[in-house]
Amino acid sequence: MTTGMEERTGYRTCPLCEATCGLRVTVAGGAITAVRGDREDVFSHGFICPKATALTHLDTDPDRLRRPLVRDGSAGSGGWREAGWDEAFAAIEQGLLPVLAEHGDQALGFYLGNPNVHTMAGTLFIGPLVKARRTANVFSASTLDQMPKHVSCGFMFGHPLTVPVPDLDRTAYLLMLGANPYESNGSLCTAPDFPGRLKALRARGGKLVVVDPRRTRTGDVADEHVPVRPGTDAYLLFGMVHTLFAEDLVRLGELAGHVTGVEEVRAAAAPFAPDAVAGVCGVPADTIRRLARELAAAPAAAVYGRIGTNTVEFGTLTSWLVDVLNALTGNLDRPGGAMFPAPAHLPTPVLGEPGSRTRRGYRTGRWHSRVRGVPEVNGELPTAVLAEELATPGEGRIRAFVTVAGNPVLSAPGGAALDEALAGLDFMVSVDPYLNETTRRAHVILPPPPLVQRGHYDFAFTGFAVRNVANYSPPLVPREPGVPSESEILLRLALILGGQGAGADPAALAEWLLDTEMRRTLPDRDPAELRPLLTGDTVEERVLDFRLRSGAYGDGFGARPGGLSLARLLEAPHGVDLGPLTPQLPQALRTASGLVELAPGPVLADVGRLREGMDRRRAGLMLVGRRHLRSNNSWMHNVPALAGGSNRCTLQLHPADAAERGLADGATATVASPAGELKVEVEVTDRVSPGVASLPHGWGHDLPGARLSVAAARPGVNMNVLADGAMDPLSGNAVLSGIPIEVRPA
Ligand SMILES: Nc1nc2c(c(=O)[nH]1)N[C@H]1C(S)=C(S)[C@@H](COP(=O)(O)OP(=O)(O)OC[C@H]3O[C@@H](n4cnc5c(=O)[nH]c(N)nc54)[C@H](O)[C@@H]3O)O[C@H]1N2
Ligand SMILES: Nc1nc2c(c(=O)[nH]1)N[C@H]1C(S)=C(S)[C@@H](COP(=O)(O)OP(=O)(O)OC[C@H]3O[C@@H](n4cnc5c(=O)[nH]c(N)nc54)[C@H](O)[C@@H]3O)O[C@H]1N2
Ligand code: SF4
Ligand SMILES: [Mo]
Repeated sequence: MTTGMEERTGYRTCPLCEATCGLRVTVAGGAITAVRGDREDVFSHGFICPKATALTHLDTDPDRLRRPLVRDGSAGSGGWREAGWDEAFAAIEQGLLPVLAEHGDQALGFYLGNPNVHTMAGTLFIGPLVKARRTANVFSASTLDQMPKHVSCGFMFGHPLTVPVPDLDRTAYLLMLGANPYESNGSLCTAPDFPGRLKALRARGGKLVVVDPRRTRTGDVADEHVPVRPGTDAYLLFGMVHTLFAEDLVRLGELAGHVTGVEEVRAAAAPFAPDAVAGVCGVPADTIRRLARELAAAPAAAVYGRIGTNTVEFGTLTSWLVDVLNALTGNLDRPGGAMFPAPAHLPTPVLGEPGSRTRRGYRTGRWHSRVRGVPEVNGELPTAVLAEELATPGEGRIRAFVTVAGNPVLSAPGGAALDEALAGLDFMVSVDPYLNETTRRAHVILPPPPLVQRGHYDFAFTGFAVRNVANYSPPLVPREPGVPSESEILLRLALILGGQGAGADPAALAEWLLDTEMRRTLPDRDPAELRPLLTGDTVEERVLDFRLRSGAYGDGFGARPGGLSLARLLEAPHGVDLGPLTPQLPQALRTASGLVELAPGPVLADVGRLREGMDRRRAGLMLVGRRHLRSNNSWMHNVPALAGGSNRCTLQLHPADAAERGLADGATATVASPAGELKVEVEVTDRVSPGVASLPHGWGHDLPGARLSVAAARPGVNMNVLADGAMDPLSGNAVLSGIPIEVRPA
């Protein structure tokens, strides 16, 4: 590494979304000045999207925080004062510890936002941070997003991260529900140039079917777009499962000996014949039967459901049915079907002995939320109950709060109530580069260093990738002396919470954590003997080196010469291709039975609720979300180059629904739900189905006290004021799609 001031070129994996594109960046004056796709990247082959070019702005944004902010009540301060790092950590120690001393560990709460899974710091050190005290009050964006998938996979395969992804490059038939990769670039399916891969699927004679209440850009390129009534995909999928049994199309294939529960699924599907569900989901019975037959007949097929199948009232059931269909058609774990990635940083899976630690299966509900009594899932409580947990007086109420990389005031249901509740906290710390709608409630804000100064290996999304690849991007510019990395920030917070003090050494904690991990992963080796073998300039790099070398493709510390290590990845700036996905079952299973559990008890127990939902009258307008290519949840509206164009916060209404309400294109409408109300510009378009309205999330940048000058000029509205804290009961995932609304001229 050099001083970073001269112009030069470097390569990095883009951390902005799940696609992990390889970037070729020009760096000058310590900042990124130009971004292009890396044509030699082994996975993305040069593809990028417009967001990547925003990297030139994100690091140099004048609104971006470079030093900690500490709340300051003195006149003329604007409420904040910049502080040195040691001073900021000391202020946190002085602010947090007395609150916890008085009210106990339960008074501590965390909210962890989406970018935590896009940084090495978040993926490595959030765990130790939230475990520094014994608190049940951990919340994250996962319960606004994909928790149903973790829960259904946890029950079916034994581990919540054992999630199959469509084998995009080899499939002959893709049934996609509630996903729009032409805008999102893919999710729980890491596939740089997702659009190109869909085109290739069609070019090789394959078929793409998109199920969505809106006709999206992905739907435009599909062979078939199937409009569905919001929130009702479980009925459609159960109708397909019913058809497979009724027409004797069930074929487990290679998996036959490794699956249990087929007969229970047959029985559970009985009430959901296509003719019975068609009226509920709005898809004709003949279409449901045909889709089931096509899926069964395809030489290799995958069913893939994303956020539109998760942020709904039957989220876990829907996510489960996706993989039930994959299994029943013989497509689970076979090339071209739905397969399990095997990332480089994890060891080769081994099916545990009965009763062993890795054969205990999956469970939820180890504790419950204080106010509504909803179950814990994956060590978290649902973000849908965060506002009530903060606001309701009583024993165990959260008094001190830490947010890392999150903006729940805009991204979580009931944002206004949450905002007010945050204002009432005794102490709040935020780790975030912006003073935004959420962090303005903090007492101390700790900004992570800019992207160009960090390394990146994608611990999260290589686990959901359609090809096994490994890529490490070292920092391109050195950090200023005395400025902590985000890992050091998180470790120092953990040390403060653990009582070691604001001055304790984060490197010592990191090494201790690494020792613990080495003992767990390689119980036969002595950490003291391995430690000197590890390379790396930072704690992240040392952990990465250990994981790569002990991983499925690793050099095994000499046992497999030529295997992966940090050094190998540093020699390969365009990444290392580890090949297409390979069958992983039964080794990867972690269920108590050692089998794929097709009919897990807790999931089957929820089918009655789906059955009852059939009789519900479904009329009126239902609100769904949408994503825009040049936006990213709530936090990239401050990038001038991405503002405007199609990236607008409008209420999309079908022409018939607009006319019925006397609303013309461009008019202002009042949108009301049982939870709240807002006023927004109407966009009349037949791309939404009749009875469906759509608003993007992550807008509403008009709250006082935030420092987002570009975003504030076009604030948009916060659609989550219309969400009321309803959730999918098995996963605790918020219902953000399929919200009943009324719309009238403002
Ligand atoms: N109605 C509706 N609501 C939704 C959704 C929807 O589809 N509809 N989608 C949901 C989904 S899928 C998600 S993931 C959530 C997202 O919910 P959140 O994660 O709460 O929100 P983001 O907008 O992603 O906010 C990210 C925050 O991280 C900060 N940040 C960016 N980079 C870094 C970094 O490197 N380090 C740190 N420490 N901070 C950083 C940003 O400044 C911002 O404050 O929103 C959810 N909300
Ligand atoms: N440009 C951009 N990219 C992003 C993000 C972003 O904000 N902007 N966010 C990132 C994040 S955090 C995530 S989680 C991913 C999400 O990635 P995707 O899941 O691909 O997200 P969306 O583009 O919102 O697509 C969801 C689709 O579901 C549809 N839908 C809504 N309700 C239903 C329903 O009941 N049934 C069905 N079948 N469909 C429904 C919506 O109309 C929408 O087209 O995107 C990531 N990538
Ligand atoms: S698609 Fe995602 S990973 Fe690729 S350049 Fe765009 S934001 Fe970055
Ligand atoms: Mo997300």
